[in-house]
Parts: sequence; structure tokens; C-alpha cells
Amino acid sequence: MSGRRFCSFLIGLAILLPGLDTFASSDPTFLITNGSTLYRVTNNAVETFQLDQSITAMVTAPDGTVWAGQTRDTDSDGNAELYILDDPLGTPTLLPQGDFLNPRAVSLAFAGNQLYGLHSTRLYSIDIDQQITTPVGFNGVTGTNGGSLLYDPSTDTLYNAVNTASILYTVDYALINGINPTATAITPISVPNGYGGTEVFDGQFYFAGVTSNQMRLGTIDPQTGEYTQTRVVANVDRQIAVGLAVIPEHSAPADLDQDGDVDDTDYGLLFAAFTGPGSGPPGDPAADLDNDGDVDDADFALAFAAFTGPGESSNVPEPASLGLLAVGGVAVGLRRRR
Ligand SMILES: [Ca+2]
Ligand SMILES: [Ca+2]
Ligand SMILES: [Ca+2]
Ligand SMILES: [Ca+2]
Repeated sequence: MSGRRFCSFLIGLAILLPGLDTFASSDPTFLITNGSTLYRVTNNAVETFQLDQSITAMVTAPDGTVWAGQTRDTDSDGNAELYILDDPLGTPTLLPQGDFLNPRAVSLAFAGNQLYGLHSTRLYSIDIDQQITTPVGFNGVTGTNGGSLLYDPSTDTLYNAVNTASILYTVDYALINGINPTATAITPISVPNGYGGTEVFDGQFYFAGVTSNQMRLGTIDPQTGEYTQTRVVANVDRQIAVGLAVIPEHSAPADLDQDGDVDDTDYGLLFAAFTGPGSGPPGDPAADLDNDGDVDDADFALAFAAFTGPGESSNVPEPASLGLLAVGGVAVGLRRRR
């Protein structure tokens, strides 16, 4: 495909893929489920999407993929379903990944690349590739039912939070093969209820849950247990298990060859790295512009939105690039200084 024809292809693609906004902030985006309703929350906006399944737990993998679990066994085979939430910054869609959560996992957390699930007081390791759920043992938390797992990669610590007793525990998850892990109570936490979702992102402990018919988003101080509300997300009519995943608001720069512009060369690299929806991880992680673990149409749409043309700075897009193009060496010099 010629560069020009390839560009036309991408123009057509971008027209088919609405809903992009600008590259602006490094603040996180929050994905919150209440049944089959998904809220996408940024500093500026709350958007609402309908999923085709009811989700009770979400978690972000180290590669950026958002995984979603379901406690309802939709096909009545005894196992609950696991999904990838594809294109979380575009139009989020559930992609089925297997039907093997047995028993169902109400809460999910990745500790490194290992996925764990919590159901009632039982902890499970979940092998995504082999599609096997293995009991690890009881979570070591007594006198309380269930709760939400969260993992802090900066300290390699797995926590159990937001249980019915509202106490934050650390869980010694490394004790596997049927030996019950031990849990250590850290502090009471003042979260509004016990059905929330939790996730650690960039050192912050986030919580989302329903109180008084309102979906609330906030942070938990892991030392003092103090809950601080960030915002009311929406009015809701059901207090059910809430899934929370936190992802970067945007997106790697689309200048894949790092020459300062976003042009057909970058599109070509993106095209070469194409994996399709939910089929990552990509060979070239830099091509996964929306950080959702794959390289698909959503990444092309982001690259298209960032198009500058050859030789034009991707940081300060302006229409005067054609003159600079004629003196490419000068243009490179200007870009490098930025
Ligand atoms: Ca099933
Ligand atoms: Ca995707
Ligand atoms: Ca470039
Ligand atoms: Ca992607």
C-alpha cells in the first residue's frame, strides 16, 4: 500500500471511529462498573456505557489490559466468565476470554503477572493461559465476608480491603498450594460500604462504591484508613458489587519513530504492529497507544487524531510545516530543541 493510499485508508478509519478527545493530561481515567453499566470518569467528564454482561470485578494487568470478571454463570456450566475490556478510551467492549472461574471470583487483582481472585474468604490463583482456577486457601481474614483485593506494585503487597468489617489487611499471598495465607490487619477504613471496587494506581489507593444510591469515587490512605471522596459519579438504584480499574487517561505519543512528527512512517510502524482487539500483548508495546494491551483500530484512531504531517512537531502542531519540509535539516534542529 502506498503512503498516500494508506493515509486515505486511515482517514476513512478515523471517520468510522468517533469519540476521541485531545491528548492533554496524565491524570488517570477511572472505569467503574455497576452491573452492566460502565462509567468512564476523568477530571472533566463522566461518560456512561452499556456493556453486554453484568460485571462485578475489574483489574488492570501490568501490560495495561483491563480484565473484567462476572459472578453470574451466564451459560450455567458451573463456571463464571472472564473478559477483556477492549478499547477503554474509545468505545469499551467486553471480549470473552474464557469460562473457567470456579468458583466465581468477586474480586480480582494482579500481583505481578499472576492474577488472583477472591470469593467470600477464599483466595484463588487464576491461570489465564491454561484457563484454570486453583484454590490458594482462605484469605486469612476472619470474622468478615469477602472484600476487595488490591495490589501495590511499589511494595509488592497484596491487600484485602472493603470487606464487611471495613478493615484493611495485607495478605501473604505467596503461600500457595493449599496452604492458607496469613492476613495482617493494618487499619480500620472509613469507606462507605463493603461492596466497593479498589485498585492501586501511581501510589494512590482508589475506591469506588455505592452509598445512599450514589456511586462514589475516592481514595483510601493505607496508613490511617481514612477515606476521602473525590466525586459523586452517578445516581444509581442498586447497591451491588462494583468493579474499578484505573488507567492512564491518554495514551502513548503516536510518534513511534521518535522523529518529532506523526506521519505516514509512524502509521506504517503501527500497521506492522497490528494485533487486533484484545489479542496482545503487542510485539512493539510503544504501538499500543491507548495502553489497553493490543494494537487495533482504537490505536490507529488515536494516531490519526495526532497526525501532524512529515517534519512537523507533534508537540506544537501548526499549519506552517510545508516550508520547514523544504529545509528538513533545519526542521530537525528545531524539533530537537523543543
Ligand atoms: Ca459459564
Ligand atoms: Ca484495543
Ligand atoms: Ca514520527
Ligand atoms: Ca491498544
